[in-house]
Formats: sequence, structure tokens, C-alpha cells
Amino acid sequence: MAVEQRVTYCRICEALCGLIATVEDGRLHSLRPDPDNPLSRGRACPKGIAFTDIQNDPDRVLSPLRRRPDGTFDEVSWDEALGDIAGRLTRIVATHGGGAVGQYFGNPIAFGYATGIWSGLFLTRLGGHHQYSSGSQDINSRFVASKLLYGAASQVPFPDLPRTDFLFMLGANPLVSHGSGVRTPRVKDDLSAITRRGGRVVVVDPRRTETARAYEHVPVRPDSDAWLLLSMLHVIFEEDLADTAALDRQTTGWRALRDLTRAFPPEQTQVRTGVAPDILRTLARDFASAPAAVAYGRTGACLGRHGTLVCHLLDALSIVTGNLDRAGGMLFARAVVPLEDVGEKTGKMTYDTARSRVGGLPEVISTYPAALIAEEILTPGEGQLRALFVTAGNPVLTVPNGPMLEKALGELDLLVSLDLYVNETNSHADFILPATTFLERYDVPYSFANCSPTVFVQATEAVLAPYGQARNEWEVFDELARRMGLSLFATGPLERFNGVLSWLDRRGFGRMTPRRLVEVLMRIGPYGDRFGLRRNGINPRKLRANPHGIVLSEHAPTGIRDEAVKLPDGKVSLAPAEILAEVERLGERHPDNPDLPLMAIGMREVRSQNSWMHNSPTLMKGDRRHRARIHPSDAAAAGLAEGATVRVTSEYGAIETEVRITDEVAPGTVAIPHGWGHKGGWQLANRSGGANVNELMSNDAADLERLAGMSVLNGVAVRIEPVDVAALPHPGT
Ligand SMILES: Nc1nc2c(c(=O)[nH]1)N[C@H]1C(S)=C(S)[C@@H](COP(=O)(O)OP(=O)(O)OC[C@H]3O[C@@H](n4cnc5c(=O)[nH]c(N)nc54)[C@H](O)[C@@H]3O)O[C@H]1N2
Ligand SMILES: Nc1nc2c(c(=O)[nH]1)N[C@H]1C(S)=C(S)[C@@H](COP(=O)(O)OP(=O)(O)OC[C@H]3O[C@@H](n4cnc5c(=O)[nH]c(N)nc54)[C@H](O)[C@@H]3O)O[C@H]1N2
Ligand code: SF4
Ligand SMILES: [Mo]
Repeated sequence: MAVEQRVTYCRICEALCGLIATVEDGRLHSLRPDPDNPLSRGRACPKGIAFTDIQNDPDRVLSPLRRRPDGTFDEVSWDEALGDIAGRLTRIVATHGGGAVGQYFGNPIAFGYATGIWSGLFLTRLGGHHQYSSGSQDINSRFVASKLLYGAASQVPFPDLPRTDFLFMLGANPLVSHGSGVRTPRVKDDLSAITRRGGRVVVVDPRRTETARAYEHVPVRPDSDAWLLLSMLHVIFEEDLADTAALDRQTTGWRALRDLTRAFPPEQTQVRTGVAPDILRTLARDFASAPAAVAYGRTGACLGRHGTLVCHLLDALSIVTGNLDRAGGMLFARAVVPLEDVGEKTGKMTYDTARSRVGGLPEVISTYPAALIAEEILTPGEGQLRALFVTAGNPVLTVPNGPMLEKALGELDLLVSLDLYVNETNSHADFILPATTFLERYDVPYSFANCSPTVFVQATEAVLAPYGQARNEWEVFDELARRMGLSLFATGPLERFNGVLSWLDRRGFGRMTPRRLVEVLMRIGPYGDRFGLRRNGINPRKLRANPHGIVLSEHAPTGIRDEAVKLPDGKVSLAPAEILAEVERLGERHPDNPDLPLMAIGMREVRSQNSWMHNSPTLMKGDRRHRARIHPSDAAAAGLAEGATVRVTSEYGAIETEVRITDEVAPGTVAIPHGWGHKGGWQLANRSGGANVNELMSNDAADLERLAGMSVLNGVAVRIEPVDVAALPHPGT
């Protein structure tokens, strides 16, 4: 028996922890943390280790599936599947034009560099513009804030955790999520090191989360962060705590921002936020006077009714206190693989260059709100969506109003999915194509991996040959293009990479693959060897020789604002018109609905990954069920006992799930995890019950966050009531 240990890294979440795979005769035996990975140093979370269950899952799709009229699937050959898909697509494009074709790409795409580029090229080559992603349920508001502040949608500034004295964290729970928008595989160590050296970690969150519990918690009412941040800025300006020298040097518009905050003293915003003015004032003063401080937020900041504004104000807090682009503050990312730089330089990281057909919402880096997919399918007329590719996504569970999307998917002329499983979305597909897992492909991280306080790079070869007939996603798009007689590179978006491409051509590199592209970019990038011109630079050979990864610099660079900010004057724009208008709109909040007195927010669980790891026996061990967290007083008022079934009703839908009574949520707040309520090909997941919280969310264009078209998933008005009368508490017991 051939047993081998192979060094690689996990691509489930942004920590990208180092892993060692034990491979026996071509099959994965087990995964363990890599002690020699310089960043994760022998740490991995339960999901990373349990990925063995996914890799070897008997429910995994390992050959192409084609739908039969009765809704079941036949296994077919790749040749047959691709031939059939190419033929059907060709007919759709001939009849309705390329504008009828679209794609949704899910979260796992962000962990590899190849699929996004190739599927994007394919769609653009067809003339399609219906592009959607999980980003509109995740981070697009952050991208838009960056576009407005820095002129660069790809700049997601991150906290310099190893050197900060004050981390102000709003709407993130890294002890569970392991960090997002900042790469910090040993996040617990990084946060505790801050307090150990005398600094502070303050967590603003409606729930007393795992992270809030470990540090200082400031409870806040859901979706009130804009008011809270405006008040913090108010205090900082009012008490002359702003670093005006830095503001003059680095920014424009700071006086307009200051004037704007005048209307938001903490005494007035308390009714929204629930934060006492003295607490807020002290917090603002402490933040401003810390030697180095940084404000950081993630999905809790991004998914409310004013997500873009909140992201903007969070950055403003760091900037106004002179903490931008300096040690211990908020840092710009300099990409090891400058893929997105190419996009920025060639004007491809766009915002609002076009509007959606339905709802008129702006594109964000060429994608539209995924909440609109259902209506784009159902609304007749020019540009109606008729053929959809779903790659590594499960929008029926992760996008608002899954039931409507499910119905709409059935109206498509063609639905093709590339996935590991039959999930709740692609169970409606005409074809499910088996994709490789991350262990079955070469990778080098880019994008968010650059948001790393220590500059680091690691590349990995595939540690396993694809199981069954699984194929790399990019190869599927490459092959479909070939069968349809399309060249992905002749014209279209790869014109952006034209310099690189013609260079490759001249050197006789042959067939263009994503790996070639990425290796060239890495070599010409800021840490690259420039093909021999820079001796210490990295190249593919060095990466192969250092499989645990290479620390390129202990600290991320500072003083790079000129390079990072892409606005014409090179300065950060603190008061763009869009943001000013959004502050104006803060007044026009939905009136409170007395029938829906509670507010639902999301939460993540250590042993879940959105909707797709509930089929792992290891992760589902014990008492794992879907539960809504409800405060004892709300539970009592509704007559709900621990473990009872609760009906949660919003303006848009209702779900039933189990109650978990806990004072970690404040009265009036209900925290419900997403990604449950399974009915796919994953048998254990199906048996685990639970409900799809996104049935409570609105997919109406008018309800989406206006600047980025974000789904509003936090702070959603609901009411609760018992379902099972038998489970009501007995008087006297
Ligand atoms: N209410 C609420 N809803 C939310 C959120 C929330 O906080 N609250 N969070 C949102 C966020 S942040 C996100 S990112 C989205 C996620 O939304 P999605 O990306 O739509 O959903 P996932 O559950 O991540 O599903 C990923 C799919 O990809 C498959 N997969 C896994 N690895 C691979 C691979 O390597 N290749 C291929 N082809 N397939 C693969 C899985 O089997 C699964 O079917 O959910 C969003 N929805
Ligand atoms: N274990 C695990 N890890 C994951 C994932 C997973 O599903 N499971 N998903 C991955 C993905 S796709 C992502 S994008 C990241 C997300 O990474 P994080 O954003 O760090 O993850 P969350 O746990 O959703 O943290 C969001 C926090 O915002 C809070 N919140 C909700 N509403 C509000 C509000 O109105 N105001 C404020 N201030 N806070 C609010 C929630 O209570 C929650 O604690 O996690 C990644 N890591
Ligand atoms: S924290 Fe867990 S899921 Fe995320 S990269 Fe590390 S091992 Fe993988
Ligand atoms: Mo996400």
C-alpha cells in the first residue's frame, strides 16, 4: 500500500490553514494541521479536518448527471453532457442572443483563481451580462465603499492585528468564522496578543458572541451601526480628537464628513443603537487616543439596510484618527498575485457602469444582485434570463426568497451546475457536472489572501487525482467554448490581459491556462522574480521548493496610499455624493411594524460552512440541529420553552425551527443560522432538519440596499409564536 503525506492548505475559509493530507493508494485517508505552515503553525478548525468526509462522501456527485423528464438524473459521459449543453446553448444564443445567458458563482470560487476568470470569459464571449454571485449576500457593500473611498473596489483594507493597540470590531465573529477580509489563521492568538500587550479588543454586536465574550462587548441593536459610527465620528470631531494633519495629507472631504456628523450626537442616536451616550463617548475617546487603533467589520457590517454606508464609516473611523496606512492601523493590501490590479488598471473593477434590467440596481464589479435572479427569469422582454450556470453555489438556500427562486429555476430553458453535490439549487438543473474539490487541484491564493498582516504566499499542487470523473471547473468552460467554436481570448475581456497574453505568445508558452496566467502575474508582481531580474523574488520553482509557504515580509507594507488609492488626486474621498445621500436617507427608515416587533439577525456556527458541510458525519456529531436563539423574556412572552418549535414570521415568509433560549441575544433580537433546511442529494443533511432562514428575507428590488444592491439579511422585522401547543410550558412546572 502506498501511503504518502502531502503538504497543502485548506480552501474552505479565508484563513487558508496549512494541512497535511495522508493519501493511501490515491484516496484521502485523513487531514491534519500542518505544523510547519508559518502562519497557521499546526492549527486547523474542525471543518478543515472533517473535509475528509466531504472528499470521500458517498453522496458526492462523481459523474455528469442529466435530468430526465421525471426529475431524476441519469449518469452520462462528459462528451455527451458537454455536447448536449453546447448544442442547447448555441440554440438559445441563436434565438435570444447571448444576453439570455447568465451565471451565479458561489463562495468556494473565491478560494481558487481559475474558475472565476474562465467562466467570466466564457459568459462575456457569449455576450452575457447576467452575472451574479454570493457577493451580494456577503461583501459587495464593502467593495462599493472601497470604490467610493479609494477608487479601487479591490482594496479591502485590513487591520494590522500584530501591531495594533485597539481593535474596534463591528459585525464580525472571528472566533467562529476564523476571520474574513483579514487573513488570520491563528485569530484567537492574534486577538489575545492585543490584550496581553495592554491593548483592547472591543466587539460591537447584537449578540454576545464567542468573540464578544472573550473580549469587551458593546451590545447594539441590529442594523443601527450607521448611527453608532456617525456618533463616534461626531464625538471625535467635536472633541478635536481627529488627526487633521493626516486628514489634510491623505484625504479630501473630511470637513464635509465632519459637518455631516454634527447631526448625530450620541444622546440622539441612543434610541436607535441602544448604546448609552457615556459608553459611546468613552469608546470614541479611547479609540482616538490609542497609540494605534483600527476599526474592522465584516458581514454584520455589510448585510444591513445601509451596508455600504456602514463600511464607509468604519474605514472613516480609522482614517479620521490618523490610523490609515500605518503600523497597527488599517492597511492597504499589496497583492502577491496582482490579478485584481490588472483589473483596476484596465478599468474592469467597475461600479455602476450599468443597471440591472429588473429593479435598476447598479452593477458591482460586473455582477448584479443575486436576489434579482428569480425576477430576471420570470420577467419577459429583451434580455430575459433563460440559461443559467451555477458554479459552486446554492442560492436557493443562501439568497433571499429561495422558494420563489426554486420556482423560477424551473422556468429556465437550461440550468447547468458545477458542484460536488446535488444541492437544493441544482436539484432543478438540467445538468450537474462533477467539480474537483480543492484537494484535487493546483492553487495559489489571491484576492482576500492579500489581506494578511504578514505577507505570505503558498502554492499547492493537487494532492489527489480527481475522484471519479470530476473535472476542474475552468476546463469545463474552456471545453464548452471550444465546442461552440468560441475563442476565449480573441476579443473580449482578455483584452485586459492582452499585454500578458502577447508576451506569453512571443515566448511560445503555448496554450493559455489559468495557471500560466497566474504564474506570470506572480512573477511580474511586487514580490516576483521579474523573470530573473530580481534575485530574491518568487517564481513557481521556489514555491514548489517551499511547499509550506514563504513569508515574504513579516509585516504588510505601510505608506503605500499613493499606490493603493486610484482616485485621480491620489487621496481618500471621505464624503462622496453617494454617501452623503445615503446619510440623508437614514431618516426615511421603515416605520416599525407592531405586528413584527423582533429583529432577526444571522449567525455562523463553528461546524457549518454556509449550506454545504451538513453532510459530514464528523461535523454533525452530537446534538446538532438548527436553532433560533431567543432571549428568555421574548420566549416567555411568546410561551416558548427550550427546544419548542417556533414559527418565525416576517413580512415575506415564515419558517419553523427549534428554540434555543439564551440571554446572549438581547430582548427583541432573534439570531438564526443560514444554510439549513436541506432537501438535496446529501442524505445526512436532509435528515438534519432545520429551516431556510432566507425564506424570511425579501428579494424585492425595492428592499435591497441601494448603493450595492445587497440583500438585507440582518435586522429583519419578525414575530415569533409557538407551533406545537404540547410543547408549551406547563403551569406550575
Ligand atoms: N441569511 C443569511 N444568508 C446568507 C448569509 C448570512 O450571513 N445570512 N451569508 C451569505 C454569505 S457570506 C455567503 S458567502 C453565501 C454563500 O452562498 P453560496 O455560495 O451560494 O452557498 P454555499 O452554501 O457556500 O454553497 C457552496 C456550494 O458549492 C459547492 N462546492 C464546495 N466546494 C466546491 C468546489 O470546489 N467546486 C464546486 N464547483 N463546488 C463546490 C458546495 O457543494 C455547495 O453546493 O451565503 C450567504 N447567505
Ligand atoms: N464556521 C464557519 N466559518 C465561516 C463561515 C461559516 O458558515 N461557518 N462562513 C464563511 C463566510 S462565507 C464568511 S463571509 C465569513 C463571515 O465572517 P464573519 O462576518 O466574521 O462571521 P459572522 O459569524 O457571520 O459574524 C457576523 C457578526 O455580525 C453580527 N451582526 C448581525 N447583525 C449585526 C448588526 O446589525 N450590527 C452589528 N454590529 N453586528 C451584527 C452577528 O451577530 C455576528 O456575530 O465567515 C466564514 N467563515
Ligand atoms: S479555519 Fe478551518 S475551514 Fe478555515 S481554512 Fe482553517 S481549517 Fe479550513
Ligand atoms: Mo461569505
